[in-house]
Amino acid sequence: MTTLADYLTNHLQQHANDSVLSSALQSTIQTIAEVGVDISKLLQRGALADIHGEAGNQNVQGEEQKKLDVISNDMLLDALSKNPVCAGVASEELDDSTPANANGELLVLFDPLDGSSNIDINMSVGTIFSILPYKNKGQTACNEDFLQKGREQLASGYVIYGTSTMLAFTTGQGVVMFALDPSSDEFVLIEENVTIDPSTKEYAINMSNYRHWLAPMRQYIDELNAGETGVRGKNFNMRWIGAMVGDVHRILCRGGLFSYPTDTKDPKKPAKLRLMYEANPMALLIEQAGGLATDAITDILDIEPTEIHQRVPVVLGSSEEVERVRELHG
Ligand code: AFP
Repeated sequence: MTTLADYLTNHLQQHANDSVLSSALQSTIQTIAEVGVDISKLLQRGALADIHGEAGNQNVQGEEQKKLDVISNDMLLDALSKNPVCAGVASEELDDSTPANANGELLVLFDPLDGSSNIDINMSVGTIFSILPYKNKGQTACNEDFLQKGREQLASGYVIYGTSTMLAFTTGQGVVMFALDPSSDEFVLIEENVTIDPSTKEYAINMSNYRHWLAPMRQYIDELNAGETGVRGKNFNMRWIGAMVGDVHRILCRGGLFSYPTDTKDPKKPAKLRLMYEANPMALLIEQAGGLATDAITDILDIEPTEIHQRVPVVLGSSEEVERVRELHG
């Protein structure tokens, strides 16, 4: 049995070009995992812990915050700010980043509880994280320090609170998965070198937005829905969890395509998902597992961020499907 602590010590130090950075990564992932255990316990108590319902505030995206969004956000912010390797933290739930130790090595971005509308109905939610190098050591970190391309991420991952709690992450050498053993509160390694089959028969998309998509996306979904009788010559099945973390976890487990594409519903908001808190960390995981992640034209990891809360269209998963979407977008 390999615990998370064992894995991080052995694996990161083995592959370390820079041992200081490696130790910093190790301790940051450990901090996030520890908070993940605490969030998992709160979720298990559910309604009994009085964490269901709205907190009465709106976040920077203008969305109602759930009580547990706020609680998880505070727990992560507090734990990461106290970790001396952390120079700054940015959360999907907060307008601006929060500086931590100016001499720290890393910046951490997170979505404390992705899919939070699933909380009250007892469905999967998750914590998504992205870790970037801090390039202005000695100075107080500000929003601009976080504006680095996804390719610069040192690590990314998520904790999914589902029928069991699992942690998946990458430090740029493949994707590993751990399961939480509730009897010891330890994450235990269950899979190394997670890989996504290039071919799939499963897709995830919010079909209710069909009429708002651009023509190439409508064409792609029409092709899938035509099944055996259409140009693809095979039947596809659809799954939609309503939490990106759940849909991405399924893709890492058994392949598939996930998309939240460009949407013409609201001209001020042509995409839903956030580059820095959702798209970048998931894109790194997907690429590291052999899949592809794009906005339909450009690889997500090559998008130059202009602000920390920016939104992007997302198409990710099994490579044959992502390629087909790209092809249709010309
Ligand atoms: P919430 O965290 O606000 O519930 O949003 C989750 C999410 O950003 C992403 O995880 C889902 O894929 C997507 O929204 C689902 O959105 P809709 O089903 O509402 O279109």
